[in-house]
Amino acid sequence: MTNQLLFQLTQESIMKTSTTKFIAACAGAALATGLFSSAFAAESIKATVNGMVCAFCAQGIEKRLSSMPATQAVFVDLKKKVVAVQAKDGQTLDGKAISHEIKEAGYDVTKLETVQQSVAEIKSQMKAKTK
Ligand SMILES: [Cu+2]
Repeated sequence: MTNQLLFQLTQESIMKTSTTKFIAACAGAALATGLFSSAFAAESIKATVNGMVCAFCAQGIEKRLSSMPATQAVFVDLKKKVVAVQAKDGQTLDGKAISHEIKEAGYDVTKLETVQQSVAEIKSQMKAKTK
């Protein structure tokens, strides 16, 4: 084995070692982030939607949004024109895609916000406001 080859091999093994360490660190960080987010409140997207007039409108939107991969739960309030979508644990909702789905169904999205609440929490909060 020449010195040159030995040098190359050493360099390669150093690179491999540092890459492995880097990947391990990334995975650790991702895992920590996942644990962190699931330990806290759920994340939902709350949209204000114009044009929903009956239960069939609500049902159609609910069906579309429920079929999206990151959706955990959907809540539609016709009177308050609110559509809420809750993300599955550790997943992120695509606000643009949600708004696109609602528009595709024939309705108008006037406001879209991300809230740190579950759909159940949004639901009970809205019921409380009605009283
Ligand atoms: Cu309708």
